[in-house]
Amino acid sequence: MPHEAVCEHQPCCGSPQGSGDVKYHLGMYHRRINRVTDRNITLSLVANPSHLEAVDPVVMSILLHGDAAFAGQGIVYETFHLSDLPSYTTHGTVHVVVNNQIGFTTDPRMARSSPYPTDVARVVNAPIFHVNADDPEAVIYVCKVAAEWRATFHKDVVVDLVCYRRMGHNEMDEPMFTQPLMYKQIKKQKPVLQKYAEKLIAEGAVSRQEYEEEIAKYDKICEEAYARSKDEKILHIKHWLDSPWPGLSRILKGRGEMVRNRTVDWALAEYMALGSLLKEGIHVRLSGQDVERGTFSHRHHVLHDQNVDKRTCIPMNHLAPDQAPYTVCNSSLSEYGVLGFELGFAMASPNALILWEAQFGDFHNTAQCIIDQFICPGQAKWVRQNGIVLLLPHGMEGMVRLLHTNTEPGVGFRTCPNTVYACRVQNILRLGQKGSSKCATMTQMSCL
Ligand SMILES: Cc1ncc(C[n+]2csc(CCOP(=O)(O)OP(=O)(O)O)c2C)c(N)n1
Ligand SMILES: [Mg+2]
Repeated sequence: MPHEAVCEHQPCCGSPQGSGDVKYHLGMYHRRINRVTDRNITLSLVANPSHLEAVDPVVMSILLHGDAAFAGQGIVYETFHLSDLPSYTTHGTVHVVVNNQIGFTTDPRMARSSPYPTDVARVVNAPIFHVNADDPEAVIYVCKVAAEWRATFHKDVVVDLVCYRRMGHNEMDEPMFTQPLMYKQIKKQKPVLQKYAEKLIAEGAVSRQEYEEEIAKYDKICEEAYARSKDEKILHIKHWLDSPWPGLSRILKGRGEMVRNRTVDWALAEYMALGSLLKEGIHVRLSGQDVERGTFSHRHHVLHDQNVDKRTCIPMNHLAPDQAPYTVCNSSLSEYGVLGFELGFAMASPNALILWEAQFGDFHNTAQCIIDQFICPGQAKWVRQNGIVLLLPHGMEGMVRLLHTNTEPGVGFRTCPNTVYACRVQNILRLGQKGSSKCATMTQMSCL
């Protein structure tokens, strides 16, 4: 029922069971009549964790993917290789990739090395249909072809919905910070519903009145569902970020203010810690998903020109003439591969500070093999120390009940040798006054 769906999002309506994860991760099923066969079908949506693509081998009939996750997570490739094995086949999976050409704040050119996010499907020679998602009839057409392919050949098929994301990744995200030109273009695009409605009306397929009635009918369903989902305890995130520059200059001004008042928050402490290392000639490299802006929009180590594509400024590279370089780079949407790479980097550059940040602390567990096999036992196994530092934000705070709370990285891990960055951040935070401890708990690191 629609009102139950809305209710799931009301903070007041916690269900007694299965409340350990965010509501939109819950599964559901729905029965409806198939108008072609006149038979009842049951559609099931499988509950799935935040860990992108982890659910792929669990489901395997129709899979919905994001473009960055499809290219970045190794499990996608593993799942494709199950597709034709006699005891593991589903006799064909339809993969639908919502290719909005962005992964949170990360551009495709930073997210993969292949031309298309769907190229991973080429390992099993699956047909791949790239379709303009602004053309609903073309989308329906390729979906029908994909369904027919699966029904006829019992093999995997991929639909690449080439589209765009109108808003930010979530309520707190302002895409103009990081993709200003793309989002200026997107603002100018008519929404697909409007575009298609205008086309149908111009063709005389529907009248404007019919269209408006249909919209009103749907709005009514949503409004009634909302009313029935009772009280208004829903959290409204403030829309103070309508335009990015006031937002960003507020952040930068706020930092100046903190310096004058001798207070620091987490982001400023991190800035100072890294900046002081750079001035001492220590190369710092910070890698991970969306680290340039920072997952929580708190870091802003790369500033983007709002009018010129790819023109950016990294203020931390303009501290002093004899400073060491600062590298800050958004990684592909992989933990296993990227942490492995950073470990190798740290191995080859023992005098540099190499930081890898998981987007949320618990995502480190998809790189568990690197941690368990290299980082923790490296000293005991091969007499090799490694200075890599893992940043695991929001990993143990129970932010969303059971979601993201299982960061506990194991005993050996806490003995990781490089504490210079961690100590510096901690000391700077201690130097600061009010408000600093609150910010300190915002990001926890294995070394602290
Ligand atoms: C294994 C894992 N690593 C990191 C994340 C954090 N994360 C959440 S959404 C996201 C970007 C997803 O981009 P994409 O796959 O293109 O999907 P979109 O949000 O654009 O639909 C990231 C990195 C995650 N959820 N799971
Ligand atoms: Mg995407």
